[in-house]
Amino acid sequence: MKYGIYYAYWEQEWASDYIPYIEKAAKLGFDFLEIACTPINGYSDQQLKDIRQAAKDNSIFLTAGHGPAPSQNLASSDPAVVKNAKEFFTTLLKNLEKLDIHTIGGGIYSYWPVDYSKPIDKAGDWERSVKNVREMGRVAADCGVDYCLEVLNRFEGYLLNTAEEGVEFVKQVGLPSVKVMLDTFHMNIEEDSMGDAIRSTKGLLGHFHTGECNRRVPGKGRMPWREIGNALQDIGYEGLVCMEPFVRMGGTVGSDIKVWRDISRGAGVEQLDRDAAESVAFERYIFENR
Ligand SMILES: [Mn+2]
Repeated sequence: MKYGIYYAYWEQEWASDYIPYIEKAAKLGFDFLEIACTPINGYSDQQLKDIRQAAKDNSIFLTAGHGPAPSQNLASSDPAVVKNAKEFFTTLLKNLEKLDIHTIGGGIYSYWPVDYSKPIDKAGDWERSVKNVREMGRVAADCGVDYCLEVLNRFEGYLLNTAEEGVEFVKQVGLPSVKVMLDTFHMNIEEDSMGDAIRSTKGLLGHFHTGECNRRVPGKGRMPWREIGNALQDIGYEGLVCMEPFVRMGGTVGSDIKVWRDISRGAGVEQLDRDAAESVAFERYIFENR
């Protein structure tokens, strides 16, 4: 397995200068850095080249995460929204190829965070999304990208809440480039068994997010890491494990993630770095041994 971290651990907005985080992730012992897609379609070819080169120079690789805006919703009943969403993802996937990025994950079959003040049409959205994700999956395959659908808890999404739903959706799409993505934080809320949920995605799991129940770094809480690691080994998972900690308040990240207290307990950047380095060492041990 390869181990990474999402840049937003250190940041408060869904966009950043990623190059310093490429250097930091490499120094802290990670194999890859996950970046947010929000700014990517606005980059010049030179910027894309510089980021790609920075990863290469630091001997790590990049992956991409995205929470689509309402205007980028592939499940929408509004044809204009779907048209815009397809244009957005098509451009994005071509840019990911230029960045040498081969994995995108997130609620990229719907939008995020969901506005629950509006009525929800799960059946209709599911049907539209399967069809439109299939179209994007073909573009992704052409760009050499795995298009990974993140299963989210009920408070953040309504189409895919369990591994079972993720597997069913991905089977309906029916393309090797479209895969299931799980996240221990969401699973903790929705799954009866962490191990069985992971095992049910055998052969279809394309990306895996880790975090404690309150989104601290893995190893600082009560998540059953041994059970999780054993289940990943049971299905022969050799893919990506990306920790996605959120521990500080503020900005759009703090508000979208609902961080309403300082979960870091006043940690400065040096402490955050130490916690991340210790956590990735913990993950490597617990997921590679049994
Ligand atoms: Mn996640």
